[in-house]
Amino acid sequence: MGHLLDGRWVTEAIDTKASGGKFERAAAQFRNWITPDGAPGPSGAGGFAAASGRYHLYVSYACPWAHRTLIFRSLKGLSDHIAVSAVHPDMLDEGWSFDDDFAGATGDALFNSGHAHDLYTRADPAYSGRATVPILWDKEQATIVSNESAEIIRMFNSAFDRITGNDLDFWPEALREEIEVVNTRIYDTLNNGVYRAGFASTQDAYEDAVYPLFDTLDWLEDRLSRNRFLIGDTLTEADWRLFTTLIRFDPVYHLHFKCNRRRIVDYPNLWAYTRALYQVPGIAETVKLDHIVRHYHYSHESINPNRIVPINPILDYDAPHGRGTSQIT
Ligand SMILES: N[C@@H](CCC(=O)N[C@@H](CS)C(=O)NCC(=O)O)C(=O)O
Repeated sequence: MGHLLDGRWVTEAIDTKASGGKFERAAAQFRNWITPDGAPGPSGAGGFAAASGRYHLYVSYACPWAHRTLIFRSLKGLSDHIAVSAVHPDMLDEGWSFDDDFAGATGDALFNSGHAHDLYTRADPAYSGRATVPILWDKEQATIVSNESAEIIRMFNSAFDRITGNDLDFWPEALREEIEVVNTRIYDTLNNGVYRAGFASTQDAYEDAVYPLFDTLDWLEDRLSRNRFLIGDTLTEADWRLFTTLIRFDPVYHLHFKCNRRRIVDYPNLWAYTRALYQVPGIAETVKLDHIVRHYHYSHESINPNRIVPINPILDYDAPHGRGTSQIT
């Protein structure tokens, strides 16, 4: 893994020494918003009006943050309006590559770039920082609109509604405060908590991540024994943000990131809820377990130096879930 420094690629492993063994995730730097009419959003510049075919989404099928954006693209009927390029699951010395010798890896459909970092320097020749996915690219201004998944899913939730006629709302005004509270706990202890456990380089940093992580899973199991979704009966972005971590948990985080106190299949409600979300129309196609399992085990040399990719646990995501029929078919 590496990063860009003034537009040049520098190879280096994640350094957790300065932070006492703790893994700290850097904030995304491109924070513009697509809006229905191109008015500025909550951050960044204006000029990014919703339009069919104008924007391109770069993802990794392995990445839980990019996965959120694929889910919203699918649920919000954006597949015909926003095309996708997917990187190769192996993230090696030059970061994400556009090699296409793995089923589902597409290459870069716009520029035929070699690596994701080429897109960052195309947008900003002096960029310094990580070259992460997802990347939402604007073909008109030839730049990155956003590389922050939490914001891309909110754009997808509403900015294109007039174009698609799809007005499903996963961030309803009346529930926003509650969604924020749930999102914050899930992000800190679970979405990012698994990385904090896995990339910790001291016993203390590992334990500081892993105990709160399982406290949160217990809290969720209880919540989901009483509620169909995280926020009562309404399927919201909070559920989808949780889902991308749950689906990776047993095949990857349990073993590779040492989050091994329990598996998701050991929690009856969480496991049924994971299957219920998986079975929502349009979701299964966004889940590529071969990319997920390959990526983590093959890419993180510091954790798995021999790059042995484990065989998968046997899990049936299509088994009946008993949590009611999908509300959004
Ligand atoms: N804040 C970003 C985080 C994205 C992120 O960290 N993506 C990872 C893949 S799971 C990545 O591209 N890492 C490459 C790197 O850090 O060099 C988001 O949610 O969009």
